[in-house]
Amino acid sequence: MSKIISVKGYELFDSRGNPTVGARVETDSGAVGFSVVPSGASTGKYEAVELRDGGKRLCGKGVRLAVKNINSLIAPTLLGMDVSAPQKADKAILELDGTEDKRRLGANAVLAVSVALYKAAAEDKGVPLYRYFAGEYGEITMPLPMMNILNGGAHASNNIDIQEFMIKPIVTSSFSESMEICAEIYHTLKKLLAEKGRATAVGDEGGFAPDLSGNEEAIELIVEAIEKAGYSTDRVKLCLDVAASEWAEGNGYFLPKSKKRLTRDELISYLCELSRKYPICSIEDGLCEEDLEGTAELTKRLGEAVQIVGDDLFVTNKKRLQKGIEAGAANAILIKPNQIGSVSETLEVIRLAKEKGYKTVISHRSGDTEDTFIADLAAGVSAGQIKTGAPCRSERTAKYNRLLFIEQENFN
Ligand code: 2PG
Ligand code: MG
Repeated sequence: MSKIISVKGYELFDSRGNPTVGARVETDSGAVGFSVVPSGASTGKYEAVELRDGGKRLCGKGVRLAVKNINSLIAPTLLGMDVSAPQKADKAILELDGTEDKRRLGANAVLAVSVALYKAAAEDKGVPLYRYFAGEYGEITMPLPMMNILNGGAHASNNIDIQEFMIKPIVTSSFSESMEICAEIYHTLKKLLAEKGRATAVGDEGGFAPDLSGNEEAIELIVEAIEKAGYSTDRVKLCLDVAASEWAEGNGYFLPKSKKRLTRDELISYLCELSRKYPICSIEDGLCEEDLEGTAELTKRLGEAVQIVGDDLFVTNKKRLQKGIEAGAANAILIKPNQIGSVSETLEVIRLAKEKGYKTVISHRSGDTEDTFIADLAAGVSAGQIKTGAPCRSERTAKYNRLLFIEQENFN
């Protein structure tokens, strides 16, 4: 047994220049785990609550309170506990918090410690983190990237309403080949945009963020880039994150950039029409977070051919996923550890999803950090898919590079 001898919190910064929480856990065996948690922009209403200081300092976004909670409340609870059972340490933190959504200690404080705990546990055991997640004899699997190459919605200040336009190579022999394909398409898209006189500056997740005539032009440009890069749309498909919770207004939807109003039925028909016209293989949050019924309808209409992903809809929460399963809503879940706020609960949701035949996509946040935890998680639990932005901006490439390393270590 190795005992936890130190737990410390830090106020650090994320890729958007906002403060975020870091944590360091150390054991008497010398194992150390360090984490820096991410933060979303299009956050779901039912996510665990990030604790922010408010007031003037750092535009109210400081996290000194969360850090204080780590140092003065979480640390004393964990000191002396066995690091080889991080789920027990997690449980002790959840009990200390005592709320459904971690608003007392702050989900940013809780997750930072939880991630650091799992990293320290892996190091204490003498195995890489991905291997720790896979279990002693479990297999690891390299995920397929869903790479966001064009940004809109809340992630960019352009005029495009859909938040994320991603590419996913569905025929590929390795993770490194998937990366090659995606990077080539990314650069081809950049050239294409420049030739058409469009902006090539990037949004929060590293995808380009030009003003265009609308969602369709974005899709058509990506299809052109796929083909110009020498691939076919049988091999590389498109994935959308509609992030429709951002559009919800009354009983319907208002697309803030194009200023269009749609009823729920019109939005469903629009998504079906896009999927019929274009090589789209995955749609995330096609309807808003409240609309289980609408998502069930979309799943009924498209689910055979298209992956329907719940992000804000499920918020990596077991209870919400359970409800979705009962309603037949979606056939895949986006997994963001900071939506639920602890690693052990994240692992439980992944287990439930797999048991019920839902696909899993491990995901970054739009405000992310150099922490590569989700790369190890994706490979270690054999999630199948990861979305962590464009092959651009170091907080995104850190995850891809970690996966390239994992692949080389294990499969070459
Ligand atoms: C999403 C995410 C990540 P955010 O909606 O899927 O791409 O965005 O972190 O802003 O919620
Ligand atoms: Mg999303």
